Amino acid sequence: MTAPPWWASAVVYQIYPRSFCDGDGDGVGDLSGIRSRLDHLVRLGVDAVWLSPFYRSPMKDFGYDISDHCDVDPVFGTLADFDALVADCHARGLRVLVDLVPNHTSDLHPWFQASRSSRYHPMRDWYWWRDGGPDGGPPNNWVAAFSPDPAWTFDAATGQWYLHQFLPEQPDLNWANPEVEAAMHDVVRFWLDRGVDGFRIDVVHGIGKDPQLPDDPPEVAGLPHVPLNDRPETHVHLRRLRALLDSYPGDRMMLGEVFLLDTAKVAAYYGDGDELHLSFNFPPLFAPWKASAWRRQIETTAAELDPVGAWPTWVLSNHDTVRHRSRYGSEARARAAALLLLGLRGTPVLYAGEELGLLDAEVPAERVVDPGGRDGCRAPIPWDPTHGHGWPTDPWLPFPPEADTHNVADEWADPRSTLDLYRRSLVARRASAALRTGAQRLLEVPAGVVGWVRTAGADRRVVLVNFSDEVVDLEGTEALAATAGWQVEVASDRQGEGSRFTGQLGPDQAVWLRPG
Ligand code: ISL
Repeated sequence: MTAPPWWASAVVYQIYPRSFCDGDGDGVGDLSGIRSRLDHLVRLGVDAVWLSPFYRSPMKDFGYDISDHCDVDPVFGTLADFDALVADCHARGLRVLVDLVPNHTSDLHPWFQASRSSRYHPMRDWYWWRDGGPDGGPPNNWVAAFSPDPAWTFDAATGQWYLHQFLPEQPDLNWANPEVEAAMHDVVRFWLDRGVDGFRIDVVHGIGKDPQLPDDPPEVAGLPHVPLNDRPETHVHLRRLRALLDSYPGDRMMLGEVFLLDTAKVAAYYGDGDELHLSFNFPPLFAPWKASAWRRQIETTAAELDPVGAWPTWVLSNHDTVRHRSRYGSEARARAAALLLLGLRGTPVLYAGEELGLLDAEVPAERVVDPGGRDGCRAPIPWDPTHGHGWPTDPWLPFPPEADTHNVADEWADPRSTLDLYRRSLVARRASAALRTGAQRLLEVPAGVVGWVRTAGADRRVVLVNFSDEVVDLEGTEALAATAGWQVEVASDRQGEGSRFTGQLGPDQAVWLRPG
């Protein structure tokens, strides 16, 4: 048997560079700040970092609007800082994934500037330009993300409309034009040559479009087009991108953001092992803290991905979504969710700050800066309990609540902290092939609980998560029969950790059990 690839057993840690650590004192995090905090990641025990965009950008979408894919925005540092960061990560055994944004550029990117300059410019066709509809309105009924507005903007200078699935300042690239694909391949080579281990690929399902640009059906009219765009053209582009990555040594990989809210559709983006290595699967991200909902997500994920050999991913928080502690309603639940996330079969992706049990910041209306209103989950990471929490000047967004206790320094000093729970879990995960890459089977458990067994050869672990706010007794269940005499290896509330499992789960408690 060949060993699983590194990305199957890895724990990925997402860094939103603006909010991680400020090395130069301008109130915005940067690459030198990240470099100075790598020991936190090593001590935590993650395997790879994914850096959200740090490229040159007018920051209308905080870096997801790129004006130069092959340079670092001055607010984040320089290419030399990037190279030093990659070297430091690799020296510590951390892999580096960078964000690739292929669907659109900034409207200030030289490509779009050229494209919009004239109907006859050779780069006109690098973007989607169309005449208006018969009524003089947009060419079709597609709606942009973050707004109820059309995904088209009229450009008076040349009398045509251009397509943007996101902001008007984020025109969609036309991947049907081979020059666009070649240019994006050059971008990919640029970063691979600098030593990155792979890419998280932004809205990758958006790049292929129906060349007829037909209206979205009436039953979904008014919803953003992005989660509806699911096209065969994209798979052709992904296979060529995969071939490019495969031409490099060292297991370079791509983790795609396929924002289709249907796991069966997501599965197709792994291709026949010749497209994405990994894809996000967002339905679980939006599932409530409820046993029946999570059981369904776990079953659906296995049913759709396992038969086609697609390795799952799991994520509870990111820079676009309210943090899971805020969504689930308590730190006890967020801690149980950590054992859920890290105990499931697949590659978990952590979002910086979740290891501290952070809540979303409450951002007053006058400080909201994101067009999608996602500021709360992008609050700066508190590094210590002091007034500035390790930030040399006031950061660009307010700190999350409870930063006087929920900060890196205090949580490292406290064995009861959420941070220490993540550390202990990652130690246990690293030591167990069953937890990292083992098979998974759901167990019969009482209502309110989800439980499963992970198996790799002789190595076995059982994960039990009590989603209810009551004590649950497992007496008489398959789960208890399967774990007679087993030990509690990790408990989300530390209750019983290191002792023989009693057969009872506390309210919102999760445990990892190992043979005694
Ligand atoms: O943010 C969302 C819901 O609040 C999603 O619909 C989001 O638009 C989708 O996940 C795509 O997100 C990615 O591309 C966007 C960028 O704004 C997001 O930050 C990024 O994660 C456009 O580049």
